[in-house]
Amino acid sequence: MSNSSTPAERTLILVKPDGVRRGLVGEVIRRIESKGYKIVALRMLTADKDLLANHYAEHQGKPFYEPLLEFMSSGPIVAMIAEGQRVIEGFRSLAGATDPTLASPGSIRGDLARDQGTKVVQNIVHGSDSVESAQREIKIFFPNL
Ligand code: DAT
Ligand code: MG
Repeated sequence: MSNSSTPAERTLILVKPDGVRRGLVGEVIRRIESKGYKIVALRMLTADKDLLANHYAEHQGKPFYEPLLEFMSSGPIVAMIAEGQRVIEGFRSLAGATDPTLASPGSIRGDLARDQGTKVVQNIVHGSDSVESAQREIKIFFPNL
């Protein structure tokens, strides 16, 4: 079976408010494109809490949930859909571990983020963690696609 028979996937990527504030949108896009994934949709928005509660429904009730919504609505974010074979796990690998102190150097979080002493971890990017999450999250940020 040739490689081209593997179907391309799509994932939802966010540059979070810390990444936008620090001028890292271009750096994040550069890493996604350099890896070879294709950005097929992109928009900047300031997310409201209703949208974020939907996006982060799995974390409701956790101690960092309210700070997470507060942080994620604190300024503009950039939402993207990236496409390519295994892009969901590929972007998670580019992003690095959730905790930026432990994220490997070479990854977005490992190179560009650190512990800021805040209640919620600020780690520059979000990437969907499964095909089901990607489909669900893409609908939230790109309802017309
Ligand atoms: P990821 O973004 O790596 O998929 P997640 O879905 O578990 O991580 O959590 C969503 C975000 O919430 C994460 O990017 C940063 C924050 N977060 C996760 N776990 C946390 C914790 N234990 N304390 C503080 N913030 C946390
Ligand atoms: Mg997650």
